[in-house]
Amino acid sequence: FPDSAASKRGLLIVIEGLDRSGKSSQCQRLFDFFRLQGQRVRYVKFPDRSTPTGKMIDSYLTGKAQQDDHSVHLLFSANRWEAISSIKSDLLSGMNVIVDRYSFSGAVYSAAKDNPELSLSWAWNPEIGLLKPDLLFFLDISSEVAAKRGGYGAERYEREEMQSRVRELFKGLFDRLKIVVYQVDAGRTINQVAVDIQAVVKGTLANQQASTAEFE
Ligand code: T5A
Ligand code: NA
Repeated sequence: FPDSAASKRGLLIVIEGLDRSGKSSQCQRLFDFFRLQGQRVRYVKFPDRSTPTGKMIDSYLTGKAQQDDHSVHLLFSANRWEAISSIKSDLLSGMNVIVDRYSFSGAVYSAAKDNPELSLSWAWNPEIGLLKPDLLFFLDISSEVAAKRGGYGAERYEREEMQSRVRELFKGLFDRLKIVVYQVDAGRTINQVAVDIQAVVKGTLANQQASTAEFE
């Protein structure tokens, strides 16, 4: 792409973290932040439970259906692959895209299961080729604080011992990928966390270094 087109490309911003770390609340705040600046922005949440793969995932997560561990893992990945071309074209049209959970959740939640066949590297494989985020935030919170927040415990993976494994696996995956990740202390108020995230986004908008790299 010519330089002028590249500089107009939107940012791909991913917010990751444990269950109840406040990802959706922060995505909403960041969405409002872009709108206030008069910038075009889209909010994407994975899993997207509205599509056919998303409906199967939802039945599994809510305990209405059983699934083979490998199979449900690939459904989560397919749920991202089916969205990626529209995300790509929005980014190229200059829209910023905020993503609530992404490939990192995909790999670590499967690898955290009591199934030795789902290693972290096996679980990462189907993510190869998906777009790499321009900015990646990890909302860090202790499982004890997360457990005190609303609605905890309703879905399949929301057990404390699973959450501590997930936390360690996230850190291991970020190290392995050598990806830049902004760790945010998510145990504070929604406002305090939002201010930290916005400061990083503002800095990036000022330099506008968006690229179109893919996961390897
Ligand atoms: N999963 C996901 C996989 O296994 N593979 C995959 O590929 C993907 C993408 C569902 C499950 O699927 C797994 C991971 C999950 O176990 P989900 O649909 O993202 O994933 O889960 P949700 O239940 O929607 O979201 P979370 O539980 O992760 O919650 P959030 O988004 O982190 O938190 P949020 O913002 O919704 O807030 C939760 C509550 O806390 C309050 C909010 O008001 C709300 O009540 N809250 C705060 N309270 C105090 N202080 C703060 N700073 C707060 N921030 C939020
Ligand atoms: Na959420």
